[in-house]
Amino acid sequence: MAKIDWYDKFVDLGYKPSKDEIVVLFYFEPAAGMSKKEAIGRIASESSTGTWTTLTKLPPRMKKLQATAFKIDGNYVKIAYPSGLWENGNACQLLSGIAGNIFGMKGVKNLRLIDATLPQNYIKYFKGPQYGMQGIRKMMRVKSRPLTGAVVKPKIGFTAREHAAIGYETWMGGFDFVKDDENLTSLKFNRFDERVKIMTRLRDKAEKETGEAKSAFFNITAETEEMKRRAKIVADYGWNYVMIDVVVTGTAAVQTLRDYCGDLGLAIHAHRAMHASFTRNAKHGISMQFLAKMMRMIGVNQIHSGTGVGKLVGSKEELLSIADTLREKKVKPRKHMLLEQDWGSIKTAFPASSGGLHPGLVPEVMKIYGNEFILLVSGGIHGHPDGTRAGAAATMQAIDAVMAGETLTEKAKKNIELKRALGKWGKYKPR
Ligand code: CAP
Ligand code: MG
Repeated sequence: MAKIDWYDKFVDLGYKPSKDEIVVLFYFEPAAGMSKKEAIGRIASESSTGTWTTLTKLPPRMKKLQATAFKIDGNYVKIAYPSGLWENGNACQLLSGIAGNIFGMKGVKNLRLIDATLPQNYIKYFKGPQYGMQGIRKMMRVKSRPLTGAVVKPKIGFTAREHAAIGYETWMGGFDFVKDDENLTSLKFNRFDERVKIMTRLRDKAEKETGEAKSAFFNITAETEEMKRRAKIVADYGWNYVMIDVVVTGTAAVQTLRDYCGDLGLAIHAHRAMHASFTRNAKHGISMQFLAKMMRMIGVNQIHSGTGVGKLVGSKEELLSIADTLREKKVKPRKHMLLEQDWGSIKTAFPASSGGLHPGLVPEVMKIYGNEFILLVSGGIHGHPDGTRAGAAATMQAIDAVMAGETLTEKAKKNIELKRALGKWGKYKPR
């Protein structure tokens, strides 16, 4: 009988990839009755040039474009993809290949894209972040402490005026940024344009009163042309940041906006709402560190990365992998978590730690991230017994304490805001 499939042609355990190839690390579980070799052949085939059956006629070029599964380690496999498979500067196309049909194949019970080494000749066609961590620090005139921000809470429901008033209190408590929430865009009770306008007046006031630089992450998430329109409004009012929900808008939109915002001098805060639909299952989907990698490559300046201790899932190991992906120039591999990555001239991006934080948890979060991150404390300032301003002040006091090597209890003796925050929350971990 004629051979039906040719998946075995995509496996070569003696193969050594060249430095121009994209190497991807997957976790995989073969379907019942399928060998590991049969399963990885299917993954390499479907993500590159193959199909389910042998074909009668193939030009010789095809051989050069095939992906090769070349290393198995338990349930982990590395697959090499020749550079000719990939279009320059097209992030969507990369995902259609290495993160496309393969997740639905009957040949695998589970499949997870953990990381990919993207060679210089691939990433050089992307812009990367416009400023880098140092550029953002310069912009905000903050030397060494973590940058701080708060989402106005509740997420949605305030008028533009009420929203801005809370923003003002946040800045006056010492925070750098006021952030829109992921589902706050332009609502009938809080129009985008009006929010930006009123916030501008209060930002100027807060800057004058504190002598500090203040900014905001305005959520421009919408249809792409509308996002551009909103980004332009933000720039016209003299701001330096926008926020995009990067998963729901997608890589194409983020690339377009990276270009557009670059011209306007706007940094991009990336919210990752919906990521957990594909990052949460440890055996299937796409890792958060790989999403972070795509976003740094395209060029956001920061992306949500988790807290380890707050209300949302995310292990410490995962956080460190995301942080390394975003902050390092040369990322060192971590077994079954990260592959090496040389970022070349692509600038760095900040991890943003958010979700269920309050002053009492600041030492634990800083223990994980150090000082190079954006700390977002929202419910944990607005819920302070004495209000938003006191909550922000308490958080800044907690940061000061950690940086000075003091305990929070020590610091709270001289700082009433921190004392009151610890009185309410202590070291409570929400869930
Ligand atoms: C945080 C937050 C963020 C989450 C997103 C929220 O508010 O605004 O959207 O942090 O998760 O709505 O939960 P709180 P992640 O500080 O009041 O919890 O950062 O993990 O992507
Ligand atoms: Mg939110």
